[in-house]
Amino acid sequence: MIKELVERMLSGDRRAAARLITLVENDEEKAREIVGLIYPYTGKAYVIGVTGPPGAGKSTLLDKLIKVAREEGKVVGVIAIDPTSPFTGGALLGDRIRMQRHSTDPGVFIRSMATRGSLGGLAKATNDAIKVLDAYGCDVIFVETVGVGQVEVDIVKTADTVLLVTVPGLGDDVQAIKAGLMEIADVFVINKADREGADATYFELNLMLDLEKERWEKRGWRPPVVETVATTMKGIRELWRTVLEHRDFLERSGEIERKRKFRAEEEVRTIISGRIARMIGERLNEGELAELIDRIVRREVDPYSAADVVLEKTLGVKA
Ligand SMILES: Nc1nc2c(ncn2[C@@H]2O[C@H](COP(=O)(O)OP(=O)(O)O)[C@@H](O)[C@H]2O)c(=O)[nH]1
Ligand SMILES: [Mg+2]
Repeated sequence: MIKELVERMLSGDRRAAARLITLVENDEEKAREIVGLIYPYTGKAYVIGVTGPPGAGKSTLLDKLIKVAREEGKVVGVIAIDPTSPFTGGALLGDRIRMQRHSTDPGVFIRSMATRGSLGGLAKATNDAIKVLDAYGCDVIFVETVGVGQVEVDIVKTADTVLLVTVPGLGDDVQAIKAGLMEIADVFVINKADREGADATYFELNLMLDLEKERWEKRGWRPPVVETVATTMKGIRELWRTVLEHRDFLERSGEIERKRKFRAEEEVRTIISGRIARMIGERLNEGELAELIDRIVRREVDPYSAADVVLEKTLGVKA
């Protein structure tokens, strides 16, 4: 049944592709089988991560970038990740609406994924969904995440090019950017440049980048800062050009190889730790664990020694 679905997807059947994404998202065993079958057909798509605070205009921006990529004849995939927190509730619906006009275009495949509380599984599901879209024939795949949680950052940083979307009047955002998003951004986007303070933000971001000069010089790429108004198309073509320039840089410098190795390594490590955790879970005797935890609380055993006991009992490994 899966083999048939994969064949249909490879011959361009959209519904088969959608079905396969649902399967890799929800069923570990089937994901394994699917990835095994499609892997030889992957590796052609260019992956662009789009991250930034909720409401910055990421989906609106994507709607316009899809348009430009379509004009160039590219087949486009979009994976919009919705963290189901009260903070950003409803973002998923918003993403759909924002990109709706492309929903009848056979060259555009838009998919939303909810976190459903399992953030660890999300990175794996996203990676597998990217593979399905890649094998399906997408030339470009956009992955939209809200750049607030570590997992979302982890997801987006495996992309070939990472766009960090921010808005004028940074304030707290500057702190967030400094706190970890800075390193992963290949291009900074100041969206809503129609609002007051865009120039000040442009100046502020460039100043911040200048202070990090050593890092860029080593890398050979200083992230450009691009101003856009996603609602009117202003700056969108320039942004797309900048993305293509970054891709050229990655290819010329051989950096693309390094990125893809990094992605493969992260992926295999995630699979290994997930599998080990599951094995331990399956073999663990709940009663014994409860007893061990009581002993930790009574100070009869320390947490490290307790972990040693569990590892030895479940996996037979000695510390
Ligand atoms: N003024 C202005 N509003 C924008 C711009 N881009 C997006 N918006 C609006 O900002 C809101 C949030 O946009 P959305 O794309 O859903 O943001 P996301 O949460 O980052 O995906 C929507 O009401 C958009 O119409 C822009 O460049 N200028
Ligand atoms: Mg959005």
